[in-house]
Amino acid sequence: MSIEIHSEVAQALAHGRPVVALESTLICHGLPRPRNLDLARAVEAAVRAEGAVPATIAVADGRIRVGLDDDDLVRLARAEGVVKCSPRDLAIVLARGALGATTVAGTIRVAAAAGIRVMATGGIGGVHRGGETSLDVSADLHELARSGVAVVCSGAKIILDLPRTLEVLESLGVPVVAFGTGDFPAFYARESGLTVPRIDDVAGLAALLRAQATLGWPSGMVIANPPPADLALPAAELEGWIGAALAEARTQGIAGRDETPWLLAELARRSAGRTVTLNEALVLDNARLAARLAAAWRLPDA
Ligand code: PSU
Ligand code: MN
Repeated sequence: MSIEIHSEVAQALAHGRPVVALESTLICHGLPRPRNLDLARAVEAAVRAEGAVPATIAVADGRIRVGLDDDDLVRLARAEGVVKCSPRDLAIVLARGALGATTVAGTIRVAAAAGIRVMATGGIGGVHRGGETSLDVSADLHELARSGVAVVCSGAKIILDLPRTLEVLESLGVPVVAFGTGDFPAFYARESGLTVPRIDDVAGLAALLRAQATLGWPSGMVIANPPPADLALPAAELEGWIGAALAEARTQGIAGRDETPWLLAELARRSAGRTVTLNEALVLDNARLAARLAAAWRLPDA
């Protein structure tokens, strides 16, 4: 079997204890070294502090690994050339015995296979700006339609075309809700101006997961938690940097799977690191909420 579930994760699943899946692309391609390792560790600790077991997913040594030890986190965070793994890449990286970091799409595909129902990340991928001609639409959206995992995130990345991202999620039949707000969060910004259903407490989120599970349909869902107010950035300020960064990406021919990591690094540079501090804080916050949700959703309705 090429999926190897860590013994701690396997035991938690067998006993019905809460487990939260975590991705590794964020560690390897979304944040600068060496802070990426600090965050990978802090996210796992935050999940544990809420009473759940973290299951960071990655590919190493010819296996898809569900749950990593600290030495694996160190290896991933420090290695050069780790492959960003969407579902299409998993078999290739497995066959090569290379190191691979899973995206949201790759992570939920594997989490679903392992029986994990909740995942936390920063921001999902979506329809890229200009995606109506490039057809660059993140595999995250398609995978959300078929892997029944609830993804707790700060909405979709503001570098994307957010209205079209919500349109595609609707076409694919993926429920999208926001936590404590009716405005779909935009990752680094608290608001996108796009309206989605609002849920105000963890019990409400848990009831939603139960309802979806009762239907027996394949799709997962997006649970969008706005980024922390003290660090979130104004959309108008971000738009200036995004416009300039996108123009530069087009000039340099940056596209495909390199586009998102390149734009995130460029926004970090243009914001003098503010987006990195914010990204770390929002991922931690989402991990805590995911852990509380993983603990709550199996309990009967109050
Ligand atoms: N959240 C973050 N940083 C990231 C990502 C999410 O805070 O780097 C990653 C996730 O792995 C997501 C990917 O699946 O960005 C989207 O990449 P693309 O646009 O190439 O599908
Ligand atoms: Mn893409």
